[in-house]
Amino acid sequence: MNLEKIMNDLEKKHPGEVEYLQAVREVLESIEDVVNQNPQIEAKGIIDRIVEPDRVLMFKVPWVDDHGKVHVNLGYRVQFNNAIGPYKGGLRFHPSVNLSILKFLGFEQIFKNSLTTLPMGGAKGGSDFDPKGKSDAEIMRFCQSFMLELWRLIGPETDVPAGDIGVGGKEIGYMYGMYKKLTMEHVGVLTGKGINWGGSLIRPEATGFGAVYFAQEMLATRGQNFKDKVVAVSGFGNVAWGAITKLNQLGAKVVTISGPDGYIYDPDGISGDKIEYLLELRASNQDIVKPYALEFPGAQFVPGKRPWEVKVDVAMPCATQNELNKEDAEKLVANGCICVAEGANMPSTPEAIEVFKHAKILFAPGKAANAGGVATSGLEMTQNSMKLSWSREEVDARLHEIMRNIHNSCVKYGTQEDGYIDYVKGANVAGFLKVANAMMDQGVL
Ligand code: NDP
Ligand code: 2IT
Repeated sequence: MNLEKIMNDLEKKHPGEVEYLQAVREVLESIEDVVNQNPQIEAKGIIDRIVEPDRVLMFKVPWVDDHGKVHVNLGYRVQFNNAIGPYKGGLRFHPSVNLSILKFLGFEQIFKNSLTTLPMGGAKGGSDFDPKGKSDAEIMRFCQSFMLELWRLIGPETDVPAGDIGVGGKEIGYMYGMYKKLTMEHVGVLTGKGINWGGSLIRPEATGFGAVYFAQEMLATRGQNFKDKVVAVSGFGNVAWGAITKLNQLGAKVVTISGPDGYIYDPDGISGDKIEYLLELRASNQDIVKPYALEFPGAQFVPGKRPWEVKVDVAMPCATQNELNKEDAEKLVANGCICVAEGANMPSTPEAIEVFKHAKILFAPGKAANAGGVATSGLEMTQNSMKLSWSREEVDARLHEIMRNIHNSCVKYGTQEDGYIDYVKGANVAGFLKVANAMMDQGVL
């Protein structure tokens, strides 16, 4: 496989799609040896086929604000690969959304979903709509307008979207309502649904819980656990909340959260009432980080910075892509951090990952560590198909088991000669092989 040629051709075809090209390069670098050892992969054109989405759908989303003004946003669905199951992946509503970001997320989703062991293909979608500061009625109208286009492209056996940044239970509810109205069908076409109308227990917590379960497995490879570990978390959204909740249960102390304008350092630990307070702020669409420092005087707001300068044992980036760069990684390593588990998708830059690998600290990429979210979406789909609901304990036990299996796959494919586990390689190779084999079985499509 000629990696540089493939990347050069892709750069020419998709100029400026920085995040997408970054994600593709990372995967191709990891699987190069496996591809070279298996000539069938090249003969069947698997690499050329897997790096391009099956289709990209783009549409306008007009909506009317509370003052009667008309707005037009862009909507997208990138259906990347359905070799092992229906397209599956979240919807992101954030002003930064563009095709490159959704293609990177859709591409990553192929391998993540493959790792879960469940039958799900890869997709992603969303809009450049900014939910911040919008009223409930505005969000509802936007979601309804978005679904007026999206419903044609999705279905419970075709493509099953879910949440991501800016899309939580509320947005899923409004979109589901419109889908149901248009099709007259009450089916499992979205995951992350409300618990009374087809949702799964544990789905809201699943990504964060899963990331902590994964990190527990990583720590165990070095005879360690979370008891009394000091942890830096970034963001305070769905994933960060789940991770912090589980970290507290396991006896760790979480000392940071962050937003786009800076981070909070709370040396006493972020737990209990403090989390309740944060959730209230979040539910009312308010800024989180600054008010926290005013409410809890032991805490400090550090404007314009990211939490990676704090001395911690474990770091869990849970906000967004490329939020942890080389300098951040060097600070973490210098401060004695032993483990980085990505709750977000691609939060560490390639240069940061190099620093972690060079220092031989434990590092898990998002497609392994945050796969518990989509895995539990898969469990929601299973429950919908059976028209049954599992208990919290049952879903949590299955999630835990899936995270252990993903860890085992990473160990199997990522263990180096000196015993160091390259989780990036392990996750990419394990995720890729299953999809590549399915594509080879199914012919050139
Ligand atoms: P939320 O919208 O619930 O939370 C996002 C958090 O990240 C917020 O704290 C937000 O701050 C912060 N954030 C978002 N964009 C930026 C930015 N450009 N710069 C700095 N901070 C930012 O999203 P999720 O928790 O669902 O998603 C977080 C990450 O986890 C994403 O990478 C997502 O792709 C990934 N993920 C999510 C899964 C899920 O099930 N939800 C599953 C697997 C991965 P603020 O609100 O103040 O803007
Ligand atoms: O990035 C992700 O895995 C998600 N946003 C969750 C996708 C899903 O379909 O549950």
